[in-house]
Amino acid sequence: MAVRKLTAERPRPGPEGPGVRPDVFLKLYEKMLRAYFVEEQCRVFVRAGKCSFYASARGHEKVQIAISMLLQPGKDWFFPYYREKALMVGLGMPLDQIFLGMLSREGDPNSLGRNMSEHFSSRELRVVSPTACTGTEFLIAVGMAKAIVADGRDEIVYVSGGEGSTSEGEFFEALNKAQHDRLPVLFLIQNNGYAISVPQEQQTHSRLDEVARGFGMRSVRVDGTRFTEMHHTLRPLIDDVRRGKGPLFVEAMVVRIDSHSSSDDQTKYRDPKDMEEARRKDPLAHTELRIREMRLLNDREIEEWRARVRAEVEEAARRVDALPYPDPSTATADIYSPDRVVVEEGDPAPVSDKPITMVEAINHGLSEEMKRNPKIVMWGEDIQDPKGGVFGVTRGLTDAYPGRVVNSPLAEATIVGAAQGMAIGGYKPVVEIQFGDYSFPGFMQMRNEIPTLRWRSGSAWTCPMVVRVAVGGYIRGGPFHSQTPETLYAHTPGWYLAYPSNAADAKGLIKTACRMDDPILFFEHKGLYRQVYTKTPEPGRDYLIPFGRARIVRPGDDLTVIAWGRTVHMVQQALSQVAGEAGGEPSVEVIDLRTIVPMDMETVLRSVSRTGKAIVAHEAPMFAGMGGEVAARIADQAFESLDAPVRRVGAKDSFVPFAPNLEAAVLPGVEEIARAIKELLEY
Ligand SMILES: Cc1ncc(C[n+]2csc(CCOP(=O)(O)OP(=O)(O)O)c2C)c(N)n1
Ligand SMILES: [Mg+2]
Repeated sequence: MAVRKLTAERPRPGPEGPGVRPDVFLKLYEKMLRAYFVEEQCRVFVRAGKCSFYASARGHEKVQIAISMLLQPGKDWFFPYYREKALMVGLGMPLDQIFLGMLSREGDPNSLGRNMSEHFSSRELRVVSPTACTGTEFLIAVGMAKAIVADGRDEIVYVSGGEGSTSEGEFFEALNKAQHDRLPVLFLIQNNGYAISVPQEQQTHSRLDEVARGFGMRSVRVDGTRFTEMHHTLRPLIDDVRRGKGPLFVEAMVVRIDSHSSSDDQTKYRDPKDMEEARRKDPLAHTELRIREMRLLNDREIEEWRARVRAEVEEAARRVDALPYPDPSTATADIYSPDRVVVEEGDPAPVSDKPITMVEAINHGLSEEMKRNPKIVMWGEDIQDPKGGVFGVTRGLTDAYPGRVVNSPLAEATIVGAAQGMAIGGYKPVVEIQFGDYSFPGFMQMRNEIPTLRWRSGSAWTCPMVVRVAVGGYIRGGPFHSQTPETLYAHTPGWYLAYPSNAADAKGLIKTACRMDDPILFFEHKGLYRQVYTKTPEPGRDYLIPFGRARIVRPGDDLTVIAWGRTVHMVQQALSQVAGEAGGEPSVEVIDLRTIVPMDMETVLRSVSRTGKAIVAHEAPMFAGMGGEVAARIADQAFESLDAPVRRVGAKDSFVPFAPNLEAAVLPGVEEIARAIKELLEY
């Protein structure tokens, strides 16, 4: 391959090397050379159309390799971003693995070809698979650090990003949480002055090291192109992180020598003088100069080192380039765990005759599971005793399980992002989102990070966790305390979604959720929490309900009504109304799905193929709602059995208004369901 010339003039005055052992300096040089030839090889692959995303780390390599030498590979944890090839080289990732990731070839251990190139992952090196989202990694690292502290280990969590990514809100949330809990996190911001084409002064007028200091964090700014300075400054600070003194923030000033990525051309927006200045600070050129000046290697030896490392890189590249792409049949594997955990529904043998509410059912289920599994931890807004949550679901658990049920900051991305990190670290977070309407600050984590982890790492990394979400209207909660966002979440593979309608189901499902190997969303309807009609005798501690198993609420022959959550009860009220008017019970089968994902279509289709008619009733707005999914599947798979169109009843395509009569005008009512039932029975 043709490699570009290094600019070898002395970039800046000042010593590089004193106080650093020659063997350390040579090790740094060798790793930098390896990273350099990997970058050059990647450019060749880009030009040949073999690699469609390439983000050069040229200019960042010294700080990345320095960090790999200051931390303990294999022991410490790494949450990198997409510009960290040199870090991977520094940590000792095999060259074949780097090229397998860059070329997405068969056997790619980073992601089996599913994640983008530049997104490296390795269980052995404790490099956790990143996504392409800027700034999402910070909170996950915080969660991992929580696991380390809970286990009492002396490991450090490294997390990095560019200066642009620090404009994301999650960055600030992560600083706050890490400092609040005094977690062993090393935040490294690699400040190359640009976020694609946007110079830093267009992002912020604040200095990042000062922002971190404002959170009370120990914080330094270093020249990321000079090893000696980093080595001397960071070593003692990193030791302190390991000794439990809390997080450390490092802003490393680096240069971006190449364009942002292979899709970018920096000559279109960067001043030539600015690019020349970056090249003059080239960390590799600078290191070679010092190696010569310090007489660690002479010119001939430098040539030999270069030739040796280059040959090694080119050989690995050739080996990998000879491999095929992954088998297309593997594209959708690893979205869920193959282990169903709970397959058969347990015996609900009640512990007493006294009926309990859904709140009590969930509370007791959680308590039993916490007793059984010491790795279950909980946090959320207000969930700690004495309040025990705004709906009292977790009341008593803080006292029963000291240290395991705590209040979180008022920050939903922190709640779910840190849960993911702690789940990766071997814990089982069961966290609460106070209102489904406020789950959206966490949506980036819940859409792009949590559900993709198992898939994008080929099951190397997983994050079994439960997010309990209070949802639903009819409580006079207005537009921002009444939403039922199951459609938004069900549209994201990787999650299971439960939505119980009564106490026994709630207990059986929450207990199963606590034992499953995947991320679970557990929707709890606020309007059902304490309703008399959701009360049931309490099932015992062995009662587990498998996900994907609907419940036949009542059998019937002439019509099937499919519902979940609160509408299950509304359908029953509607049937009583119809019976009253008709002077006799209609033969209608009511199915409570209980879990939206997986959806038990088998039970639905079996019923519809008998009744020939179906209504889907749900609380969320009709347009693009779950009713459309159920109806489409019935139309597709039971068309021959149908004697009538499949009807849907749902909310108007509106927000939920506050005034009681307006709320009733938007949310579906018993009347509306009764009307649909009558119409279809008569059809
Ligand atoms: C949430 C999100 N928004 C936008 C993007 C598109 N994007 C990718 S990299 C980038 C700039 C990041 O700059 P910086 O954080 O400084 O890192 P650098 O690339 O300079 O190392 C942008 C806007 C993204 N990946 N994620
Ligand atoms: Mg940048």
